[in-house]
Amino acid sequence: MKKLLLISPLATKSLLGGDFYFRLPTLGLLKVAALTPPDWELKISDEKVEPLDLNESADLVGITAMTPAVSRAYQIADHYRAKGIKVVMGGMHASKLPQEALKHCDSVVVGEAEGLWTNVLEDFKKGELKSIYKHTTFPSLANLPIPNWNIYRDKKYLPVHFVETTRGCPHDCEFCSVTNSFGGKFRNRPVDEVEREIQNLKPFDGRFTLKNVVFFVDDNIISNKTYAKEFLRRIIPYNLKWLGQTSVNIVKDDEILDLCRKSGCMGLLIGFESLSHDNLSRMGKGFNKPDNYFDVIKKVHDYGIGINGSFVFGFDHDDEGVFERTVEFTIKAKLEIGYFSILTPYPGTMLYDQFNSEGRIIDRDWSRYNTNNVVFKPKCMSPEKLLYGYYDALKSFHSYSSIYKRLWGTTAKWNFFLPMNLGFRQTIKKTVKHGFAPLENRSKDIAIA
Ligand code: B12
Ligand code: SF4
Repeated sequence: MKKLLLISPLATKSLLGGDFYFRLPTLGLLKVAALTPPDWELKISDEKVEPLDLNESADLVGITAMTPAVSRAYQIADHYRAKGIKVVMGGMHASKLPQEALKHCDSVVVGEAEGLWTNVLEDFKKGELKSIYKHTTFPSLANLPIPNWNIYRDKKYLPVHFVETTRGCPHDCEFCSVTNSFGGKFRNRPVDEVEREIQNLKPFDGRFTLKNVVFFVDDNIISNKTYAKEFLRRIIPYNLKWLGQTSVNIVKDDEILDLCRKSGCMGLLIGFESLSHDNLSRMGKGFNKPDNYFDVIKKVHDYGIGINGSFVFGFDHDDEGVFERTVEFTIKAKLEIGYFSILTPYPGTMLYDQFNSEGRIIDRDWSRYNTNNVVFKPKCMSPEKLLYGYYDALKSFHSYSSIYKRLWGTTAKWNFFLPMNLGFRQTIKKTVKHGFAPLENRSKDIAIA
């Protein structure tokens, strides 16, 4: 029996890279595992939660990586290839830059593994591995094998199952990798199949009080409203506590909000991105209207659902006041949690092409493309101002007084959001306590033997 070793490398320089609150399962590799025929022995190693055993034997190694983890992925790939073991890469970064990845691996699966992976394994066995495997159209999401969560049972992840119902997004925002990776049409999985997957999830054991938390990784759970309503109705009986991602447009449909509440929605990540109309229309997210943000938030709160508000700093219309304005807004609006990022031009996005052609990219070290660093020249402030303003925003958003003001009287599950806020606060304090030294000075790469 041949042995396949699947690896998820750590993004060593990310603010939350290996931190407790980012110990989230890697669904991509679980999906690749599910596509692997049973005549393969299989192991998944995720550096976020366990040290990588570089002496682990394997006939074939598969590595996934988002951009901030790809430098580490290349180190690991080089290590295994030096031992004469073939390496296949997949995931976001290698799919965007397969020729770059091929300098470190033998083969790249561009895009979704479904419909390609079994060919890769067969070709490997025949000794005929091709350098690139690629779809001509996006694969159907019907009849996907159900991920086997037992593989992750002993890993020290946070107790949350990831489930996917949809791929793709028509909005094609300039900074985002989703449309250019999964296409501009929503592809929904058959509702019956998603329901069966949810039926199969076993509640977690252990000290965590919430044992049946699911994160729907879809970029927008209301992408197709008819589908979303049917799907939400179907999951009501399973008594889940779930989190998901959506757009401000969710408030246009009371029935969906009601179904979210009834089916156990604890919180929604909403991409507000910016308080500036100019930024929003420029990035392709003109449907976000900052004047309505308070109403949007109030309405979601009225349904007892918490909000993780996502904001990005560094757009061309952002001046040095953006940090304070944004934090003030989040406190006033009583957002249960916030996710702040520095604008990052990921390869394959329109933003990357634009900054590249304008000569504004100042850093090409992928490990710093983690949204906690500045890798481009901002228009209305210096890179240093952007970095330190971002840290200031993180610090003041996670101050005790902000946490208190945001969570006091929340209609959402405070016993979920309070520990989350405190956890982030701890990580951020650790990161900024040495006077905002650049992150990479404090993170140590794990040496490859
Ligand atoms: C859930 C999620 C997270 C979670 C969990 C990530 C994890 N552990 O997997 C958390 C919150 C931790 C996270 C963090 C980040 N994320 Co994120 N995340 C997502 C999200 C919403 C879903 C990922 C997912 O599970 N998809 C479903 C699975 C099935 O798809 P997949 O992983 O791509 O895998 C498929 C294929 O790519 C392929 N494949 C993947 N790996 C491999 C390996 C092999 C060998 C093969 C053959 C095939 C293969 O097969 C799979 C099945 O088809 C995506 C958006 C999206 N729609 O994908 C963003 C996304 C992946 N994240 C992104 C980013 C930027 C980040 C962050 C850097 C910053 C941020 N602002 O969040 C951090 C960095 C984390 C870190 N490592 O430091 C970007 C990536 C861009 C890029 N070029 O890398 C995305 C695309 C979002 C976006 N809007 O652009 N993220
Ligand atoms: S940011 Fe959200 S709405 Fe825009 S393309 Fe990405 S997933 Fe779609």
